[in-house]
Amino acid sequence: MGSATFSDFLNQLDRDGELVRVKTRVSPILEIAAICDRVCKTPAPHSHDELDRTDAGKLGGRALLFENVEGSDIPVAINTFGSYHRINLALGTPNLTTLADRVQQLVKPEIPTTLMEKMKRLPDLMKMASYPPKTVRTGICQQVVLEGDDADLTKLPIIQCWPSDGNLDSGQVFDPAACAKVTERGTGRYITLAGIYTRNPEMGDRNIGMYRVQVFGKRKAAMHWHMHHDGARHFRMYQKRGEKMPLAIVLGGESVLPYAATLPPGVEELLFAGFLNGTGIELVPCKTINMDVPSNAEIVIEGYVDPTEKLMEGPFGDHTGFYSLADWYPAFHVTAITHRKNPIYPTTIVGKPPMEDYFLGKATERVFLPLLKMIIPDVIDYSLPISGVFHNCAFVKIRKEYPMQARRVMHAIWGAGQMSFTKFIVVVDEQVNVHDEHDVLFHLFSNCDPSRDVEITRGPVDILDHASYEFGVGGKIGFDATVKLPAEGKVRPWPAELEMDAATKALVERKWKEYGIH
Ligand SMILES: Cc1cc2nc3c(=O)[nH]c(=O)nc-3n(C[C@H](O)[C@H](O)[C@H](O)COP(=O)(O)O)c2cc1C
Ligand SMILES: [Mn+2]
Repeated sequence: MGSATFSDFLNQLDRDGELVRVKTRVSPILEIAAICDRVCKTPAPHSHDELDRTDAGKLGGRALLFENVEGSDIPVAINTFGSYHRINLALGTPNLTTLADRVQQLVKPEIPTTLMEKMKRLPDLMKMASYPPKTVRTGICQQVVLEGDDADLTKLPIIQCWPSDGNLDSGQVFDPAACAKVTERGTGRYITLAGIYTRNPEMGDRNIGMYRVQVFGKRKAAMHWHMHHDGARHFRMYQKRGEKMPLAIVLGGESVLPYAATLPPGVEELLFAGFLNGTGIELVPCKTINMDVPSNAEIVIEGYVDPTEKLMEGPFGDHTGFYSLADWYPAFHVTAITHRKNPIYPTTIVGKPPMEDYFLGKATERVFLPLLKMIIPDVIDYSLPISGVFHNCAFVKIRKEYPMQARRVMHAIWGAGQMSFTKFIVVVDEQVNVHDEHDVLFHLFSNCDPSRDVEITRGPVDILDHASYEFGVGGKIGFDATVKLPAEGKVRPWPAELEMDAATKALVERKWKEYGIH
């Protein structure tokens, strides 16, 4: 199990030697981000994931707690999920493969054949029934309630991540003419590690999404949800109805919650968080809006989005390693800020990988393997390599049985939920390790004839893709790096890949010490 509160989680990190308490006074403007960026690129104290053969998998440094931040009494925690050990602790699992196995059991329960087997499954089903959130009357997140003028975003230690963040004069804008006319400018400060809680106005179902929030003033902010995400879908519904949209920004809570907020569109985040947490998440009603939020949160910002008001949001140094350009996004108005006594403010920075979000993404990669296999049974395993910042590239391993199978898999991926945004796909055979970039690239470069083994198509792409010819619309490429079959075009006799025979390997292993080579 993970931790019940974010503060408990930090204590757990501290006990494991995974936390540094920084007592030196630091600025929330760029300084914290620059420190964090440097730490993310250093080795992590504990072991990396067995699967991950990349250098990045061993990095992440330690989590940081800045106890003395200029302009606020609230300490800032950053890089708290930024290594395999820390994400495993947060999700209460020894490793991500074990977690994926738990998900596998959920999505594909073996069909019970005998009464005995049915009986054995009963405890599992009972456990599943205990995942839904529970509403309670009070929670630590409302130990302090600030309404009216007392609710003030600028009292929180909200950080600026990159030099041009929020600067419309930096050239990082979609439409300079529109920007020149903007009267209300945002600051460079962004809330980056919050769960944004919204509800579908028709069906009532809840969503949690991790979207950045740009501070515009004491009680005003811009909400940056991508059009493909559930929060944006909810917003369009309120817009159509001409109604204000209640929205809560939640910081902290159960250690599984920040991760749950990053789950792909269509997943019931609170149910999944309950599953990860081992028990349903406790929720309390907000003070000023019709919304329930985790009772164990550190800080909750309540308010509403006005569907008639737009703000020029951005630019923002994004997880692609580039600025996302300033554009119009909805305005959020704060109605209250509630928090526990002595809260901690959690945040993160994104940027050129490896960063903290690499590990959040890897958790999703593993958790969704069983689901991907269910949709595309040809897939044995896959990896989203760090240089592809998730949507740019996927390495996919299949058990090849017939001609053109790799292409079928590519097109299936281009039609599969959030994976459909993938720009580059490399399909490899069973014996290739998709978690070892060298192994994949070796087979890509050697097994591909670019005039025969490449599939190019078009479709929706991630809105952060700056290279695509249209916003959210662009090209995709698939490389078939599998061994070719005769029906796949002109294929000459295919050579075997080199490998030493088992007997010689055993002989050398046995005599290794004798050779005197160390
Ligand atoms: C650190 C971090 C920051 C993110 N920032 C944004 C953002 O500003 N806007 C956005 O739409 N998605 C952002 N995402 C991605 C979404 O959280 C993610 O795609 C999620 O699946 C959306 O789920 P939803 O459709 O349920 O909202 C971010 C993810 C992480 C890990
Ligand atoms: Mn969702």
